Amino acid sequence: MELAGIVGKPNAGKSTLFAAMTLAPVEIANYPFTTIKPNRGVSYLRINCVCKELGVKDNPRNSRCVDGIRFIPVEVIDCPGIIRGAHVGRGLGLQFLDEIRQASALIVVADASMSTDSDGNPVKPGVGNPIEDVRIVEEELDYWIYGLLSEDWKRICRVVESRVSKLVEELSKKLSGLRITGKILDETIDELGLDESRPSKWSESQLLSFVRRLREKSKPIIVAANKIDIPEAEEGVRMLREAGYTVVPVSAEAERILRMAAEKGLIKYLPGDSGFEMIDEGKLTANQKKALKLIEERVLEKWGSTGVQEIVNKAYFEVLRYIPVYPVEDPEKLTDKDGNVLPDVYILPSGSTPRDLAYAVHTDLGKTFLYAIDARRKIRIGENYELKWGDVISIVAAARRSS
Ligand SMILES: Nc1nc2c(ncn2[C@@H]2O[C@H](COP(=O)(O)OP(=O)(O)O)[C@@H](O)[C@H]2O)c(=O)[nH]1
Ligand SMILES: [Mg+2]
Repeated sequence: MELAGIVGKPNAGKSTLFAAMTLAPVEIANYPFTTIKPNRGVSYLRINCVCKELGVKDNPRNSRCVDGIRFIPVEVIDCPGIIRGAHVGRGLGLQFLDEIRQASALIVVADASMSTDSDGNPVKPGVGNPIEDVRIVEEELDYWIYGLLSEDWKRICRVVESRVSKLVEELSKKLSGLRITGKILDETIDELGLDESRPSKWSESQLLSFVRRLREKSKPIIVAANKIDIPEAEEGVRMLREAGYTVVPVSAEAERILRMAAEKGLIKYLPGDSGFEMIDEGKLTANQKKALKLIEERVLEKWGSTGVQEIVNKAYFEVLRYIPVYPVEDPEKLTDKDGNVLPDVYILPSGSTPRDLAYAVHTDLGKTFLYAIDARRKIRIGENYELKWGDVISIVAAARRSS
């Protein structure tokens, strides 16, 4: 499973975003991942469940369904803050870079309100530079990868040019921990028209472009333009968009408050909603009412939502290009072997086939896969079928080991 990592300079709002993202949405008990690490948390993707369209009442097992909205758990990584010079150990430096290795996509938190400088110190709103917030992350990563390569470049050139080894092989060894695969390396060499048999002839600027492109491909970025509850953020969001980034305007703090209020039963709110309902105004203190009113005016009415759900969804569905698929055992009743209707949703990389789904469910099922049935159309599909968003699929396998 590929993961999104939350990164950015200090005080951009990473911890607040992480807290908001990983607070279980109301009515959903915390989902326990068995091997969860301390800096990882569970967030939820929000999709319209197929239960409505198919006119069934579902019994979700690996996810939750609230009023036809499915919440699917995914893990996210909280990375330590990064400042300029991290690649030479400034700030938490290398610790940041070690954490980021595991991420396949980055949610870069920028302070769109511009109320912090590039090291994260507070300044007057409007003074900071949100583009710089993103560049810090990009450039520190680039320098770091560049450093990894250049410390070994002479040796690599020697073994490649004496035909003892292949360039992509050497680079893979060096960079696979960063999730830079042989495929990414091949593509990048091609794209930039580099000569892989003569790396010693690459210019400094070619090597730098190579590194930048590897980083872009292996750690695609989506920007959380945070603190949109502050008026100056409007300008910050505009600047980030103009710079060409994929931007989601976010108020991490507003989302955190809404989820907590929902958890306490004070309001009715699901992550991603464009508004909330007070459940019992009498139970709210004057301060709580005021805070909620401000969130309504400055965030929900102005921006449409807090953006937190949107950024989680975008990270997994657009940047990592996953799609949700429902495996069922019985293609007529849409149930598992215990009679649960639409019990599970799996998220798979786009382009996945029924056999990939079978493997995701269970290795045995993958190994003994014969064919699949598209439960919606009631037709048999082969192993080359490309799964589509929201497919309901029954896998037919050779005699499965009974448990
Ligand atoms: N106004 C506003 N402040 C926020 C928001 N998110 C975080 N903050 C504040 O920004 C400061 C830094 O937040 P924190 O999450 O600790 O940042 P980190 O250092 O990046 O983890 C704290 O005072 C937060 O309350 C937001 O959406 N709006
Ligand atoms: Mg923090």
